[in-house]
Amino acid sequence: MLESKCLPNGFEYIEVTNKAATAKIALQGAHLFSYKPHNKKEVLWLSELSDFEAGKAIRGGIPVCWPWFGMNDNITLPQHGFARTSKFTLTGTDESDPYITKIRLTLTQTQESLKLWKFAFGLELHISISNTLTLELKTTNTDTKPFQITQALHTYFNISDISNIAISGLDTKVYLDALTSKYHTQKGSITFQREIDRVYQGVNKEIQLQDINKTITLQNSGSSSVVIWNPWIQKCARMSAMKKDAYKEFVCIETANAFEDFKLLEPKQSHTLRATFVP
Ligand code: TA6
Repeated sequence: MLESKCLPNGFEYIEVTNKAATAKIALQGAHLFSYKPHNKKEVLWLSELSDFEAGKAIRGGIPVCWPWFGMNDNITLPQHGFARTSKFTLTGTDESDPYITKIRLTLTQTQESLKLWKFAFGLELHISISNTLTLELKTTNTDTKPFQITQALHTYFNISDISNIAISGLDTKVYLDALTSKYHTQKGSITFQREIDRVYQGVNKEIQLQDINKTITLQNSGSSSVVIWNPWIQKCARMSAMKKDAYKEFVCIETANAFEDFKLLEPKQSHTLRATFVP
C-alpha cells in the first residue's frame, strides 16, 4: 500500500507498507526517512529535532547530496548541493509484487537550480522497498555541455550506541581524513572513540556495520568512495537539529562519488549510483 500524506504545514511524504517492510519518503529531497523491515528494528536514524519544513534538509534518514558533495568551491552555495532541499515529483510506482514496492522520484532543472548550477539535468531516485532496501540515483546530462558531479547517499544508520559498533570491509583502504586533510591507510575495522569524518577510496567490497545482535550489509555500485562520519561530542553540540548526545545514536556510512571519484558526464550520458542495504 502506498499513501500520500501531508503535514499541517504542507510538507508532503509517501508512506509505504508491504508484506516485507514499511518506509516513509519525503517528496522534498526524495528523502527516505524511515525503513523498517517487519520484525526488525528501524534501520535509519532520524533526529527527534528534525525539521520537516520546506527548504530545510531533514536531519537523518538518507539525504541525497547532489550535484556536489560537501562544500562547493563557491562557499556561498549550500553544503551538499541543492537536491536535498528541492521538491521531487513522484513519477512511477510498482506494487505488482506484494513483498516489493518500487518508487521513482524525479527532479529536473528549474529557474532556481539554474542560479546555483547552470546545467539542464535529469535526476531520478529509484527506491525498492522489501526485506532489503535499494536506492539507485541516476543522473542524466540533458544539457548541451558536459558537466561534472560529486554526490552521496548520506545514510544515517540507527545504532544501539556508538561504543558498540564496528565497520568492516575497509581494511587496507586509503582514506582522506577530512579533519586534517591528510591521507592514511585503514588497518582492520573502524571503531569510534572521537570525531571521524573520512573519505575512503578504491572501495570495491561489501561493507558491514556490526552492532550488538545485528549486522547490516551495504553493497554499493557506481561508486568507489565511501564516507564514514560521526560528529562526536563537540561537533554534535554545534550541529543543527541534533540533540546534545545524538552522536551516540547514529553513524553515517555514505555511498559516494566524492573527491577523485567525481563523474564527468557528456551530453546525453547517464551515471547511476546504487546502494543496497541488507539488514
Ligand atoms: O559527510 C560528512 C559531512 O560532510 C560532515 O562533514 C558533516 O558536516 C555532515 O556531512 C553533515 O552535513 P550537513 O550539511 O547535513 O550538516
